[in-house]
Parts: sequence; structure tokens; C-alpha cells
Amino acid sequence: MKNVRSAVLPIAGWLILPAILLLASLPARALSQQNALFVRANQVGYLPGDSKVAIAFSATARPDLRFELADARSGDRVWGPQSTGPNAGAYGRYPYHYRLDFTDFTKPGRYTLRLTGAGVESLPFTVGPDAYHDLHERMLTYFHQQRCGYNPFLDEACHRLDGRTAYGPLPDSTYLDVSGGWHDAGDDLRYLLTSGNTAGRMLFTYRENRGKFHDRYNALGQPHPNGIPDILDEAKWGLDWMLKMHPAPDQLYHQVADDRDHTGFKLPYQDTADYGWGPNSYRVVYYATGKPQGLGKYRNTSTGIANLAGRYAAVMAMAAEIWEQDLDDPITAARFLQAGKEVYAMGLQQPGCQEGTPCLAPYRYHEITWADDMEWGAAELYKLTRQDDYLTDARRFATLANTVSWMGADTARHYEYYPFMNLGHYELFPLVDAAFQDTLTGYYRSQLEALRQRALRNPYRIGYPFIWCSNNLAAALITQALLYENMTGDDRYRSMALEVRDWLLGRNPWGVSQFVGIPADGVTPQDPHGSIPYLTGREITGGLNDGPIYTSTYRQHRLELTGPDEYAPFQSSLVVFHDDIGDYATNEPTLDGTAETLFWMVYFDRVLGKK
Ligand SMILES: [Ca+2]
Ligand SMILES: [Ca+2]
Ligand SMILES: [Ca+2]
Repeated sequence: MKNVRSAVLPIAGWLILPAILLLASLPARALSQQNALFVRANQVGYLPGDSKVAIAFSATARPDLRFELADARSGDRVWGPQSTGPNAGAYGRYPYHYRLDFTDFTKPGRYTLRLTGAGVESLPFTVGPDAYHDLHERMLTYFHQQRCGYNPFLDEACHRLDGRTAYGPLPDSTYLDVSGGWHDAGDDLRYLLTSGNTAGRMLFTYRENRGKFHDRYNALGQPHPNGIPDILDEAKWGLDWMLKMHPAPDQLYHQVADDRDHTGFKLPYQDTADYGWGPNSYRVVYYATGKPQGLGKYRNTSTGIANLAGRYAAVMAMAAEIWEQDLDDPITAARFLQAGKEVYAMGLQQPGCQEGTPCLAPYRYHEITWADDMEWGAAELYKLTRQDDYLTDARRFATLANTVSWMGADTARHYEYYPFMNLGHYELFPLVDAAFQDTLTGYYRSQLEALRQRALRNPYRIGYPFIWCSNNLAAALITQALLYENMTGDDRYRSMALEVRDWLLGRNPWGVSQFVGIPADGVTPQDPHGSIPYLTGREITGGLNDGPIYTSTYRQHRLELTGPDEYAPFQSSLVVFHDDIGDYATNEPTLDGTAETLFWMVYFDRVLGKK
């Protein structure tokens, strides 16, 4: 969840000068808008077989514009010049956009894209089968610095007194050991809602790409190999915490701490937030009652726990299979499977959604879908147990989950349709007859088609709404398009997925990759919102921002930027993005959004890249 209140207080001294600084520091290009001409490409690059479309945009019509590719080192032209074609339409504040298609260029190398004779050039990028080489391994270090308990990035232990219970079957404030897991975003809360999905995305990514992961770190995230793929070490950190959140066969806790956390930037091991037991002391752990909760001014509208329970079951079943088969650890595997079965049964008893629990502010994770999660859980449990009840359930929940999604919608509440794509349909697919398989692929196709229709309306081919965490939607859309292709052999949505991938990696109005530090030599977020990057000054490599947001939504939150906006020429009345530590709406990396990208980062590297 967002570090909602910390954003308003940092660096008071900077706030005195913004007008002067803004004028002084705006790039010269902003001061001559009439002649403004820009080009954007994916900063990481393209596989040889990818559709490859860069974007040029301009304040004025450029009917004679041409473009070419140059060798990044020598500057020699290697392809083109080629006509840019007609104006692809307005976007944001620029009325002219040109789609620069160089799909037929496949020769591996490092290149830039130049607007011929205009003195405008893209950042360098790779074309080649290794363009995505090992990016996912670098991204895993992001999760190290999110770890609660022992944090290997800081080499410090935090929140060792978590927690004391609320709403639980035991008396209020009973001590329960729920240390571990991951902080949720730039703050120090921990949610089963997002962490369960994060562990699930890691296990899914592993299972789809067995044998393709490095071992450079141990279980604690220290740089010593331990014989276990690092993606499984990371997942295990979350799994162990999830087991603690399920301390008895019929009990489930879902959240540690609440928005009282938002007292400003603080290192996790020096947590000044006070939950009634003094600063840097015990924090509250919430039981999943499936009913409205809130200890302060605000309450949620929870109706059940099946969203959390279904995912919990899916994750534990996947873990059981991997620990048994790949790590030869049947004892741990049995523990995972037992936990999964128990929590799944709790989900059957309490259909509906457990939302995040607010306290002082109304903001919360507002998930309303649960059939998707129960479908996923039932499908995974069936794979391990072959008990018919699970398959019957999975089919029933699949029909219920259907096409319910943000895909194709203009807007949605915060995490309303979570996770942002339903893995349940994909996991159920191999378990059912051909007719039901057609139904499942039809669900995916109808969602993707709705997105494609919307995407065709703008030059970037972006069909998702710019609600809060738009990058999470983008990441999920790519996953779904690739999985649909796996299921059907139908690649009609691949190019849409690539356009979205390219947006995330810098082919957007601001020209900023949405991943901190990826690529290493690119233009990436320098001032992400979060305590650790702010207080240590260190790069939290791999973190995916929450991303661009509708300007109207941004204004509602009345955020204060802490410095001049270096991307001011690219903000518009439609959508904004700020590389500013004060902007927790667009520039705060998130645990689960980052996890969602792991699957396709590996896919572009180890599957499509090696074809
Ligand atoms: Ca390892
Ligand atoms: Ca859901
Ligand atoms: Ca900045």
C-alpha cells in the first residue's frame, strides 16, 4: 500500500525554491516547444523476431520526416533511411506522433534510432536473442531489500516483535510470531493479499522455466550460493511467513501493521510508528475475519476470505510440488500441502473478499474478486492430489470468474480485480476436456480483444486505464497475452504485449524505463518513493514503479513534488509521471507489480530469446 502520509513531509527546504528552480532547470527543448521533436524506443531492446516500433512525437507536423538505425558505437548508419509514414494521432500535449517500424531489421547488435537530419536520436538499445539476458536475476535483488525480519540489503534485522493480534480467536493483543516476509512497497506494512500473490508469481515463473535460474545467494539473501535457485530462496522467504500467518488448521491472519506506519521516511529497523506499545515495538497483526475491520476512523467492507484463501492454497500446492520434486524435500513439501488444503477449506467456508484493513486513512486494497483465486487454488490442489472435488470446484469457480476483470474497463477501484490477470484459467486448462479448454481460452481472448480495441485508439497502443498502479495492469496484460499464445498457438496479441513491454521499458512520453536501474545504462527512476532509497541513497534495482496515472486522479491526491520536474514538457492533462520521491502515486515501486514481471522477463530471455 502507498506510503500515503510520508510524501508530504520530506525536505522542507526544497519546497521554498520550486518556481525558481523549475524555470532554471527546464531543458532548453521545453522552452522552444514549437520545434520540439522527440524519439522514444524500448531502452532494453528487441528480440530479432519481435515487432519493433519506436515512436517520434512533435509539436508540429513533420510530413517529410525519415528515420534510420545507427551502430551505437561507431554511429554508422546500418538501416534506412525510411519514411515515418503518416501522423498516428495526438497523445498528451503533442498532436503529431509517428510510428517508426523497423521490424524487418534483425541483425544482432547495439543501435540507436535517429531521425534523419534532425539531430534527434534515441537512447541505445539491443537487437538480438540475448536482449533480455538475466534481467530477471538482477530484479530478484529488489526483493532482498523488501525483506522484513533479516534484511540482507541493509544487513539489519527489523520488526522482530511482530506482532500482537487483533480480531483473532485469541484475546486482543496476544503475542504471535509473524516476523518475516516482505514489506509491501516503500513502506513497512505486510499484506497476505499482495505477498501471497508475490510468492505465487515467483513459483509460477520457476515452474514454467525449470532449470533456468541462477544460484548466487543463500536463503538469507547473502551472496553465497546454497544449491537452491535464488528465485526459490526468495519465494521461500514469503512461504515461511505465510505458514506463520496460518498458525492453526482453521486460522488465518492477513495483515501486519496498518497505515499508522505512514509517519515519514524511516529505516525499517528504526521504525518510529507506534501501534500502542511505543515506537519500534510490537505491531498489530490482523486476523482474517472476512468481516469489516478497522481500528481507527476507517473500516473496510470485507465479505469473506476466499480471495486470500484461494491464492494461499495455490501457492502452497505449487510449493509442495517443487519442494518434493525439485528440492527433494518431502517433509517441507508435506507441510506446504497440508497448509494449502486447510486454508482452501477455510475459503470454501467463507466466500467473498478480505480487503486490506485501514486505520487513519480510507485507502486500502479493495479486492472484490475471489472466484479467480479459488479456481487457481483448486486447480493446483487437484494437480497434486487428483481428488475429484478440487477439479469440480475449479470448473465451477472458473465459470464464476469468467471474464470478470479490469480489462476493457475505463476505471476500477484500487486492486478491485486482483490479481490483475487470472492464472487460474491457465492452470485449469490442461486438466479439462477440449470444450472446456475452449471456454477458458475464450475468457482470455475476450479480455485481450477488449484491450486491443482500446489500444488501437492511440499511437502508443496502450489499452489499459491509467488508474493507480497502471504498471501492474500492464505487466499482467503481457503475462496473459503470452499465456494465451501458449494455450492456443494464436499469437495475435503478441504485438500488443510487445507495445506494452516497450512502454514499460522507456517507449513512453517521458522516455523513462519504469524499472529502477533497468537497463543499467538507461534513463530510469532516480528518485523512487520509499524509505530505503531515500535514506540510504542506494539503488533498489529492479523495482517496478506503480506508473503513470490519470492527471485527474493525480490532482485529487494533492501530492507535493520535492524538486523541479525534469519531465515537465511531457506531462499533459491526460496522464502524468514524476521521477520524484514525493510522488507515491506514480514513482513508488511495488512488491507485487515487480513480481508480476518476472514471468515474462524470463520468457523473453529463456524462451523466445532462445528460439
Ligand atoms: Ca540460492
Ligand atoms: Ca481475486
Ligand atoms: Ca527528479
